[in-house]
Amino acid sequence: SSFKEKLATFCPSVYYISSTMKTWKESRRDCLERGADLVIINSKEEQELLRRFQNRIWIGLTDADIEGEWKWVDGTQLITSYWGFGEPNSFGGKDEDCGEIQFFKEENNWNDAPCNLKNYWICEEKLQ
Ligand code: 2F8
Ligand code: CA
Repeated sequence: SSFKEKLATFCPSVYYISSTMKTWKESRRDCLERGADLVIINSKEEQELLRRFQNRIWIGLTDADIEGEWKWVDGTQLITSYWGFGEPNSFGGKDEDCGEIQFFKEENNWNDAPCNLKNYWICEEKLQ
């Protein structure tokens, strides 16, 4: 494997799990105030770590800018994705522009949900 891949593997982060529920935007604001941002999932390890929580959780994923073009909060495109079966689906023709982890325990458990829904959230602070 390349040097770049190894760097990514060993780049440590600290994660904060909320104890209250907020909309996606409010959740993101909380993270930014901590010098962090909503969690960006870019490895299998990270997805596995986040699977153990038993609530619906906002992640740093949105297609609010361009419908159908999912981007992380740092502006990067999805490399690997873990969408649940049939997701993202803008359920019922509604605006579902924010990414959450749903259907806990399932390997592929991301869902697009309405951004004004109040969920728990996870912030990620990169240490390097
Ligand atoms: O079945 C998946 C579907 O479940 C809910 O809609 C019934 C979700 N919507 C909300 O939680 C508001 C959908 O996003 C999801 O696709
Ligand atoms: Ca959905």
